[in-house]
This record gives sequence, structure tokens and C-alpha cells, in this order.
Amino acid sequence: TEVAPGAVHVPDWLPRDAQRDLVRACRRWATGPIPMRHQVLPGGGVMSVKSVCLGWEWDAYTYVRELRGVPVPPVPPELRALATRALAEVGYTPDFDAEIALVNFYDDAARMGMHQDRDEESRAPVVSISLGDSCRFRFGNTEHRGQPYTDLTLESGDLFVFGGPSRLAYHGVVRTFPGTGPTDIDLPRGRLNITIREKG
Ligand code: MD5
Ligand code: FE
Repeated sequence: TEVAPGAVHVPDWLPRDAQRDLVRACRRWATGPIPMRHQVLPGGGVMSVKSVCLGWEWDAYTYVRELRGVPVPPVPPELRALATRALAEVGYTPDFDAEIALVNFYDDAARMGMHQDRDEESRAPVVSISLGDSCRFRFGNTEHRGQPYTDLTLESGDLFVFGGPSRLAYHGVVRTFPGTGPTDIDLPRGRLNITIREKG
């Protein structure tokens, strides 16, 4: 479904066994050399999601190769392949360098305020995969945080590709729906979102 120009939502894209494999991989990445953590913003705010990065670390509005001397682990081949397959599926060119993977974990109270993703120089699409609890995702416009926006439900296994004019749209996660995720993917609570990006 093309939700807006360049923004394609494919519900239930990833099979259940592949979802479970990804959840387990996220758990390994989360406990790697740079453990999953709440990001602290320059103004002192603390993000309610916890995140872990591969390829490049997002360090409050810039991407860095290492954090306090610890190198960021590479984006693994399975995620690079997943991005290529996702882009092909929605009809984008597979000419994409999956340089960054960002994993966000939402507990029952976590939210993501309306924002644009402008920290990548590339304007290649962003590939997003949701796992676990459903959420209300707010997809807005490119001008400002407010209306017009569209609220959608993202569920476990859904693919979302943000390309073309949608690449710079404001977006956020209004809330999750605790307890709505599949029971057989080894994620008893919460929601994971993986975004795969080209840095440029
Ligand atoms: C999430 N993550 O579910 C959300 C949604 C993030 C982030 O927003 O920055 O980690 S993934 C949706 C997304 C990502 C990149 C671009 C756009 C949407 N977009 O242009 O609308 O954790
Ligand atoms: Fe974002």
C-alpha cells in the first residue's frame, strides 16, 4: 500500500520464523560492545526508547564510527540482504548501501516524538521492520510536526519503506499496544523497530 508518495507499507511481510530469528539477533546486538541504551540528547532529555546501532552509531544528531573508543560493529550480511530484498519488493532500485542499522526497543511506555530523519546525507529510502507489539505510527508531512498526518497501525512483521518525497516526512510513534505481539517470536513484551539506512 502506498500511504503517501514514496511511502510503502507492506503488512505481514516477514514470516514468523524470520521474525523470531531477527528478535534473537537484536538481543545479541543489544548486548554487544556498545550495549543498547537510552540516548541522551544535547539538551539533557533522555529518549524513552532504547537503541543500538550497527555500522555507524547515532550520537545525538551525528553518526560516528566509534563511541568512546569502541568501534561500532558492522551491519551484518543478513540485514544488508533483508534491505535489498525489501527494496526490490516495493519496486525501488537495489542500488543501496546498507551502511547503518538502528534498532529501537519500546517498552510499554516508550514513545517517539514527531521528527524528521535528516542526519543521513543520502536521500536513499529508509527500510523499516517492526517486531513484537503493534504501535500507532504517525506519518506526517515534510513541512512541520503538525497536521496533516495519517495514523497507521504497524504490526509485527510489517515492512515500511520511506523513499522519494516521504524520506523527509515528519513521523513518530504515538504509543504501542502492549500484549499485542505474536507469542512465538521470543519477544514476550515490547516492540522492536529496525531501520536500515544509507548514510551517504
Ligand atoms: C520506530 N523509528 O518505529 C520509528 C519508525 C527512527 C524512527 O523513526 O528514526 O528510528 S521507523 C520510520 C521512519 C524512519 C525513517 C524515515 C521515516 C520513517 N520517514 O521518512 O517517514 O522506531
Ligand atoms: Fe525516524
